[in-house]
Amino acid sequence: MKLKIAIQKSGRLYEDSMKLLNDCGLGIRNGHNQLKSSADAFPAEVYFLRDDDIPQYVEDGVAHIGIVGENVLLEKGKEVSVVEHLGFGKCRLSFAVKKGETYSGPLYLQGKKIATSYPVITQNFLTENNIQAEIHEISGSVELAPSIGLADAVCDLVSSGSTLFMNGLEEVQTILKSQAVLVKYKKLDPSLEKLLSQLLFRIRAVRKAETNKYVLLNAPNDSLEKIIALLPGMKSPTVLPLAQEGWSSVHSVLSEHEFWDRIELLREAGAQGILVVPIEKMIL
Ligand code: PRT
Ligand code: ZN
Repeated sequence: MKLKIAIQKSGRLYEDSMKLLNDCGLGIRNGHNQLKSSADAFPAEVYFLRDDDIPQYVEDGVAHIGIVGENVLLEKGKEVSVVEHLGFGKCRLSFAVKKGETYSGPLYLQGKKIATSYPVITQNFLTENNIQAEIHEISGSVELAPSIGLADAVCDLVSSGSTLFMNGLEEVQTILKSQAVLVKYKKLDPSLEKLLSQLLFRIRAVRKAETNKYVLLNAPNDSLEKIIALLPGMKSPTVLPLAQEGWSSVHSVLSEHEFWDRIELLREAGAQGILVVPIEKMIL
């Protein structure tokens, strides 16, 4: 029995999806120009597909699980379960209008022509806001539509915003925030569920490790109390005596988002020789 995993064949989600699965120890060899590949170190098989096709494959159970953007998932409206948010492929689906236009709210869109590759999500937003507008579905280069007179506004994916900027457009309203998610077939049988939970355990350990750092520092014993209070650690920090009398080495784990603030406070509290080391896996 193998867990069949669908990921994007090439594109913005490919690298991160492969990295995640391989950081989980699956041992998948490069899939470029291949439709599928077996994992060397886990009972799994990977299918390389266009992202648009992934929800359908998973709905049908042809793939047991898949990695796909929430934007594609919502647009396709397929019956699959979201198992985990994966933290990469982050973007937003937003309306943009020509620079200089005054956008006062959704009412601006009344009677306008809107170009998008996401007609379903766009229409849902318009319906919720009681707006009648004309949607033009375009599969690529949506941002060109206003300059060639095809549309008054676009509803497109944005990450840095530079594509909109370069096309003289201004982002005015976000209607969806998206990231890559792990989805599963709704009727997985128990042996596959078991494989999935093993994989999920590894995914969580990998992701936890990515957002945490191992910190080692030296502290004079009389500041230890203050320093320990600044370091949560997994249970509590490890404290070991240094060869030099009156000093200790303190080891702990810090999450990335609080990292720089804490390091400053630790230095103020007397910490020296601070080392920060990446964590490969973190199992709580
Ligand atoms: O061939 P296939 O159908 O598999 O790929 P695709 O061309 O449909 O998708 P791809 O590889 O472009 O994107 C895959 C997924 O990545 C999307 O469905 C999103 O979930 C996610 N993602 C994250 C993005 C972006 N960021 C993104 N910036 N997808 C597209 N873009 C495009 C956007 O459409 C616009 O053209 O990038 C441009 C804007 O980028 P900025 O940085 O200039 O704002
Ligand atoms: Zn696509």
